[in-house]
Amino acid sequence: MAEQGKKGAGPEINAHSKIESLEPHREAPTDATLSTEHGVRVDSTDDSLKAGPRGPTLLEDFHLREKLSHFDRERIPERVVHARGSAAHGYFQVYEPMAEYTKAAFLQDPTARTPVFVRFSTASGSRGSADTVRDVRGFAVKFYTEEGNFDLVGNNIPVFFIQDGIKFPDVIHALKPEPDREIPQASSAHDTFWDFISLLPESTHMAMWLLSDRAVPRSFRMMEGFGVHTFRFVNAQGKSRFVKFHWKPLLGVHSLVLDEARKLAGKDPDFHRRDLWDAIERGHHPEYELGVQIIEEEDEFAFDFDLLDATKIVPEELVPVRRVGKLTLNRNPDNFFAETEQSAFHLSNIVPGIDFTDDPLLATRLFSYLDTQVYRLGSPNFAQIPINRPLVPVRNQHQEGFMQQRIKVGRVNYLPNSLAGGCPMMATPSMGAFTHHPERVLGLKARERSDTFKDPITQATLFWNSLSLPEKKHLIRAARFELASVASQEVRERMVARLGEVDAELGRLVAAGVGVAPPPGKPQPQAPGKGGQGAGKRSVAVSPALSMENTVKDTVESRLVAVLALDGFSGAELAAVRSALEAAGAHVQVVSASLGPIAGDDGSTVSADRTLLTAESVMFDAVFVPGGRASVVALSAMGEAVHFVNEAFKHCKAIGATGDAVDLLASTDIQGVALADARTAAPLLSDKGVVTSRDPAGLAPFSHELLRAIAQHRHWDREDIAQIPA
Ligand code: HDE
Repeated sequence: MAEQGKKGAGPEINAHSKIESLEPHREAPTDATLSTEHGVRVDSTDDSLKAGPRGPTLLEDFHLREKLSHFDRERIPERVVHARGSAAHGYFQVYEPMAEYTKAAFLQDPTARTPVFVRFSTASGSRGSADTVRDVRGFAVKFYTEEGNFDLVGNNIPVFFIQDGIKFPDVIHALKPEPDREIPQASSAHDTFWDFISLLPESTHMAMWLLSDRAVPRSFRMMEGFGVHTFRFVNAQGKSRFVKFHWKPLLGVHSLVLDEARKLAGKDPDFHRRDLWDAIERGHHPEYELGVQIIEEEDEFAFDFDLLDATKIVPEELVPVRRVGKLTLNRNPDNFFAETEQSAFHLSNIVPGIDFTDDPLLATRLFSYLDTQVYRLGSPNFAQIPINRPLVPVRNQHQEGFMQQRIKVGRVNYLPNSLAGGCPMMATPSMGAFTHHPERVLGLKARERSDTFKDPITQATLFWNSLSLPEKKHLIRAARFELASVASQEVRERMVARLGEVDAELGRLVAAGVGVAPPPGKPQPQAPGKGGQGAGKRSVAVSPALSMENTVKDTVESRLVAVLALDGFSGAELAAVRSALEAAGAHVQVVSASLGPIAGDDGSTVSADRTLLTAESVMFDAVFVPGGRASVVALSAMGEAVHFVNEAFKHCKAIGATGDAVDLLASTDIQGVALADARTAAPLLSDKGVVTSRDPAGLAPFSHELLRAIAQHRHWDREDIAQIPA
């Protein structure tokens, strides 16, 4: 199997120019004259046509009327869920042919690049809501393959709230703002959501993920993606196997902390959108490996859960994730509305070699996405919108409809026909026709749930047991936050009781924060796969792959580092550390009292990128303060600067200080609670992610240590230090 974590495989292509030649509709307003929609040139768009300079305005003004009436219709309905999103173009490249498992053409040729469009989203908020709220994130990928479009419409959480799509409107109604008061926006922390969840045991596993750090990602670039359902791979011989799809970010999986996420929601509601856009503009192209878990059909019943149950994962320790290719996002959209907003993902967009299973959640999605696109985009011709168009020819007998873009020639629009020579012809499998996997089905019609779907707790407990101690603490805090926002005592009690079933201590600890009695907890000992399906089946008690603690922590690429500096900063220290950070791929921004040049103590100048008014520590991954007495003395007297460092400390971020700046830490709350000896003359100190050096000759080891601290992402061992007020 291919080497994991491959970076930049293959020759660079100019994706933009390639796409442009494929997309003549992509227009840039260069060298053009303003015109009406009908091509008539316009001489003024500042004054309406009037009878005399003081009016009245004349109805005859076709330019005015066209301009306003188009404006009046600019909005279309936002997505009913996943309304808030951001997207990027890129390409997918397989590492080696997958012919043994699937005949899908885009999974065969390692030299071929399949164009993709990827939209990330939150699920609950409206289009203008904040990015960093606690929520599942959408991870929707449209592959423009040579066999037609394949849409892998996944999330960053591998399971879902419900097992049967008939409950989808209910869970979304409960999650969305309450219908009488339209409160709260983009937040699960309210009565109706937890009322519903507490009454629906099957949601327990997903609720655990939602309460975990996975629901507050640091970046779209640092989260996993999951296809959630079990799909099929089918090879050219017609052999089918089950497959679970994963996306593994090469930067690792990292989160924000709750306080930070909440502050960001106000201070930079576009935090994730900006992060994605800026990273791509800076050339830090987000990369994710496509992982597959392949399961033989004979093993359909080998596990202590049902493969068709979307509230279950297949633990990676039971079926390893094979990394089979890489997705690279290298181009921002040119137009948010035309591309991101009008993109229409649809699970039924599938290509030969991939097929569906009988997962009842999947079945309902196959209906819903097409239905919603027709409503939202206003016409069955939505597939003709440029961003949705496949790159391969489309031939069918569909006719007319709003905004039909095709001019079909001839009088034959039916099949069979002889007048058009029987065209368009049917394709055979060897010509690339999609043929449905001939699955045998037999059953009595009934509104029923399989008994194999009736174990809501075991995997929720598996998730809990697999978390590191800091992750467990975060989850407890999140549960306390969510449930303390619920007014109904009854709902809180019911939900805490459920958490107690997942783990007695979890229930007890959450109860202590939300004013309810500790729940009895789950019956002990608990055999895996209770519900009668576990005996002799494959299961694990702990899955290390579920913990973010075990993620990639060896890179600072694209991390944002704030440098706090005022006039008089140490030119030598800033220059040396900055160049070490940038050489390692971090992005440095100098934050000062005002924009413009600031003077170093050695005659050098740097330009401030941000001010202490516009930049806050929550917007950065780390902070470095260079020495220089005048700069440090002035920073120590500035509340914003001291707060910046305190807050970065509170959020467990790497902090570096050199020379005189070590004294700045004495002005913060850090001194005394950690780093009691930070002001010693020791040349280099590194404690809980705070790296200090007084040694002017030791900037290289200092930078090395700071980079290591940033790559750790967060230093959770600081969290118990309660004295930091920020
Ligand atoms: Fe969706 N979902 N969903 N969903 N979903 C939509 O389609 C739906 C589910 C997901 O960036 C809608 O175009 C039903 C699971 C993403 O444009 C709608 C059910 C997963 C996106 C819809 C589910 C998802 C959507 C709303 C239960 C993870 C955004 C607008 C059976 C695997 C795609 C739209 C984008 C969007 C229906 C459950 C992910 C209404 C009925 C499970 C990432 O069609």
